Amino acid sequence: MAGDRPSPPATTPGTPRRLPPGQRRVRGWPVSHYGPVPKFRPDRWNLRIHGATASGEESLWSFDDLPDLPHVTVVADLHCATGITSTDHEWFGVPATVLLELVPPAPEVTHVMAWAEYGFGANLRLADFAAERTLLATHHDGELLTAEHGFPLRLVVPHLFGYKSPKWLRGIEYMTADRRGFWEERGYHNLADPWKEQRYSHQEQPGDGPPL
Ligand SMILES: Nc1nc2c(c(=O)[nH]1)N[C@H]1C(S)=C(S)[C@@H](COP(=O)(O)O)O[C@H]1N2
Ligand SMILES: [Mo]
Repeated sequence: MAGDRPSPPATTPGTPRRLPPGQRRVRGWPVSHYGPVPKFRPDRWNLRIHGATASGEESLWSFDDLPDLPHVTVVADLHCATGITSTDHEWFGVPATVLLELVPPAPEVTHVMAWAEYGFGANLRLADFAAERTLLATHHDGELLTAEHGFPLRLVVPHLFGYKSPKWLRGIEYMTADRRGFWEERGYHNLADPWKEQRYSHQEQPGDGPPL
């Protein structure tokens, strides 16, 4: 599956970085999302892992559960499908593979929906969610995420366009069939591989996604 292929290294010391085709590099770190920045209320916040779990039960994680889990650091560029790439993000958080081990999906699960505040969702193939570098990030460049970049938790799927990396993550839903997320219903490519320039839904090939 495409999602399993390692993407080219984010940084190769001493050589100019290769960007995906059609992307240009921006300085700094622009903020981009639809809608308002949600307010974090620790007492009400949880991460809900639900849908087709192996046990049939859902799991609720609180913010305080996260520090006890294994963590990783992942350095990656962030490619927005509008054509800009911000580079060298150092993410720190819990690998998605840890979540999959702790709350195993049922064998028939093929996709996940990553849910954020306000009903925003991004659909992912299970292989993309389970990729080695996919993580649930709490920190960026050694600091807690800022509100506008997704505090307290954001999913980061470094090998796909940014719209597959929801800020203000609130849930992972295990699905037994594909279903389009927020941007995927609004003209963006269901698969979102920047190296294949999968930007818009009109570029989708048969089998790339559910009918629009
Ligand atoms: N909840 C939520 N997350 C989101 C979005 C959004 O609209 N809502 N937009 C995505 C898009 S299109 C991009 S490019 C990245 C941008 O992340 P940044 O603002 O941290 O640069 O966030 C993604 N995560
Ligand atoms: Mo984006």
